Amino acid sequence: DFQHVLVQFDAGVLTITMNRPTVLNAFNDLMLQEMIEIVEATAQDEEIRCVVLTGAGRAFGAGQDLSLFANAQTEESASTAHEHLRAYHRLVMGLQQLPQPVIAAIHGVATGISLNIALACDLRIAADNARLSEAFARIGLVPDGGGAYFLSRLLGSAKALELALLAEEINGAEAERIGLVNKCVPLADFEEVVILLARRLAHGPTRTYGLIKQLFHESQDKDLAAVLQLEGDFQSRAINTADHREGVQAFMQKRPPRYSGK
Ligand code: T3D
Repeated sequence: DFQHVLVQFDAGVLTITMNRPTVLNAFNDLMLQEMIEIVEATAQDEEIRCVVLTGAGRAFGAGQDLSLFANAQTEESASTAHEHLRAYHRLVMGLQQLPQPVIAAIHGVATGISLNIALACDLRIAADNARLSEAFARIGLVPDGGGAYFLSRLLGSAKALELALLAEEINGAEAERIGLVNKCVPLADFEEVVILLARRLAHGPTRTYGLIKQLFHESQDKDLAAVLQLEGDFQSRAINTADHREGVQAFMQKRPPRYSGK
């Protein structure tokens, strides 16, 4: 049982809910540790075939809990910041490298490190009340948790730098327009859209999804020849999955596939 995170498992979908609603799910140390523990356990759990990350109450997350920064002495705060960062790095890497598809479900505020954690997920669905911001510069910090990496790749360097420097809030529709989220939907439909997408992914070829994720991540900094080489290695692994065989059989038999995730 966790103090600041709710975990719910249903039909292959693990929903992880950051749960400090009175401070808009701002991260304190315990919530960060609990998130790391859950994500690292999820990586080992083959029953879980899709992950949804969201926030309790009216927000996704308001970043680092600033009361912790406010209480720290200057010297202490530099070393505390390093410790925090190491923990955040573990969470970001853990999320990005999960073998299952991960959806960030973003309603209300998603700012600072909370937004960058959403960027480490594979898909982002925003409600139309979403308020996204790289708020770091507002309090004199650089974007961390992989902000520079994810934003530049998702948006291109010009837009990424604009978000980081101006640190302004953008709404869900604008976030969809610039590619920061995959889709923005009315708040009334938000939960249903997220769960339908999660269930669809949970019924998919999970092992192949993991390979697709890894192939795309590893292709980021390679040239075409290297990517072609890499995709060959990945395709031979995909060809050997039970779900590939099932997919082809289902096609031949003119029926929907029944994927086992293996
Ligand atoms: O360690 C590391 O290296 C990681 C570093 C990470 C840095 C960051 O994450 S930078 C971003 C830090 N976060 C912020 O700067 C956001 C601060 N919050 C706000 O500016 C506003 O709360 C919002 C614009 C997000 C929302 O405004 P609003 O009016 O909708 O809500 P509110 O009334 O301000 O917030 C509700 C409560 O949550 C309020 O508490 P109260 O007054 O009801 O007792 C507020 O203080 C609290 N809260 C919101 N955000 C935080 C927070 N408490 C602590 N830390 C927060 N980040």
